[in-house]
Amino acid sequence: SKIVLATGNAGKVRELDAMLAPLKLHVVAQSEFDVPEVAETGTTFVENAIIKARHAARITGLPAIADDSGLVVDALGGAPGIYSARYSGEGATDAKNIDKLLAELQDVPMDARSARFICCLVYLRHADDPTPIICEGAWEGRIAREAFGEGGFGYDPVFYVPALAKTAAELSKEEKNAVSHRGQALKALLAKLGE
Ligand code: ITT
Repeated sequence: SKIVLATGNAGKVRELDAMLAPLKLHVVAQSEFDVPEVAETGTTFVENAIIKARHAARITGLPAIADDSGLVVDALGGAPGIYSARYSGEGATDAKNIDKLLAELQDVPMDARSARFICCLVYLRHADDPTPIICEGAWEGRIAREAFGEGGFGYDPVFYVPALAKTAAELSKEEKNAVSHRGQALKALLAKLGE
């Protein structure tokens, strides 16, 4: 039976696909269907993930998995948070978002640049499922002074992971999935789906 992956973000699809591919689940990308964008009107990751999963399940008639995620920076009071994708405003790109983040943190010393990626995954059996499966992951790091690495997507080039002495963009997809917020959330979701 098919499950629709309710995201238009190619970086998310690459990472989730890599972890889902070996399984018996038949996961299809939302791009295979005509799923129009839905307004992310929630104020939390979990609300926005539910909105996106419900929308995709409604349009496709299939069970859906949605990912709402973002970067929480302590020195910025938690920003960009749920607004991570659009941090630099209209026509935001990964590069513009990173530029804005580095500018905001210009005067913040290294020991005060702590941050974490958050990922909330929601699985809905159908659009009106009253008991969604909800799993979260968090990945601790700090914001580097400049971008390093070519891998990943989004804020990965400036997300420095002290334990690995690398930015997230310097990790292979497999290395990132083994420790990332998304990898943790998906591992938890798969465990619950298996129950
Ligand atoms: P969908 O809603 O279609 O899934 P989106 O990119 O709009 O795509 P979000 O609203 O969840 O998704 O925004 C998440 C943003 O957080 C994403 O665009 C990145 O800027 C950032 N982000 C999330 N996970 C990340 C990761 O693993 N590495 C780098 N940046 C990440």
